[in-house]
Amino acid sequence: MRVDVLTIFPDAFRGPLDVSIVKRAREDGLLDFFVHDIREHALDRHRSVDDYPFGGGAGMVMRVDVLDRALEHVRSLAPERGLVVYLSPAGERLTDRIVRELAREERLILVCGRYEGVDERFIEHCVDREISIGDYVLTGGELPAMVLVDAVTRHIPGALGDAASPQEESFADGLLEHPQYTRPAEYRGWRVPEVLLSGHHAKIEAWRKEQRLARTRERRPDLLGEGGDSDPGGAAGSANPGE
Ligand code: 4FV
Repeated sequence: MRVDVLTIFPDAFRGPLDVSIVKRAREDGLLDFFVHDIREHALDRHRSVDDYPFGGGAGMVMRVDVLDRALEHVRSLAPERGLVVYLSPAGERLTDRIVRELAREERLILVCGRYEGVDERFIEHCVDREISIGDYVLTGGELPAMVLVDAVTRHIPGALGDAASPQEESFADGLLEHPQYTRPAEYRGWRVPEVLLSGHHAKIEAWRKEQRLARTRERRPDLLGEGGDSDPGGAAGSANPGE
C-alpha cells in the first residue's frame, strides 16, 4: 500500500510511524509512506495556504486552489489514482469496518486540515471520504491521519507477522477483547483465573468468548446487535441458546 499525506506540518509525522509494526511494514515494503508540505504549493510570496472565511467569523480557512494544486502534484507521483481521505470532525466515524475497507485500497491520500478547516469546494470536488476519529476538536488532522495509518497498516497482509492476525482481536467479531494475563501467575495475592492455567483449550476458549460477550454487554452495548459479522447477538443466538 502507498500512503501520501498532505499537511502544513510535515514534522508532526516524525516519530509515531517510525517505530514497531509500522516501521517494519515500511522497511519490508508493505507500506510506502510519504509526507508532503502543502505550503510548497502556495501561490503568493507569503506562501499563504489559508484566508479569511467568506461571510465573516473567527479563524481562517484553507484555500481550495492551494489544496487542489498540492493534491494534483501528489497524484502525479504514482500511477495509482488513490482514495482521497480528508480527516475532519464532520466525517464518518472511523470504525474497525472502515479500517478494513481502507486497508484494501492500493493507495490512500490523506489530507490534514488546520485552522477552521478547508474550503468546502475542496471536499465537494476533490475528497472521496471524510473521516472522523471522534467527536472532539483537535488542533489539526495530523494525529487523526497517524491513527488511521497505524490502524490500516495492521491489516496489510504480513504487517503483523504470522503471530497475530487481525481476525482474532477486538471488533473482529464485533466484540471487545477478552482480558489478558501473563506471568507471574500470582502477584500481591492477585491471581490469574484458574481456567487459563488449566491447559483445557475448549474451556479456555469458552471462558474467553463469555468474557468478550459480558464485557461488551457491560461496556459497549451499542456494539451488540450490529448487523453482519459483528452480530454477536445473532452468533450467540445461533449458539443454540434454546438448548
Ligand atoms: C478531527 C477529528 C479534528 C478540526 C479543525 C482540525 C480538526 C482542525 N479530524 N477527526 N476529530 N480535526 O478534530 O478527524 O482543522
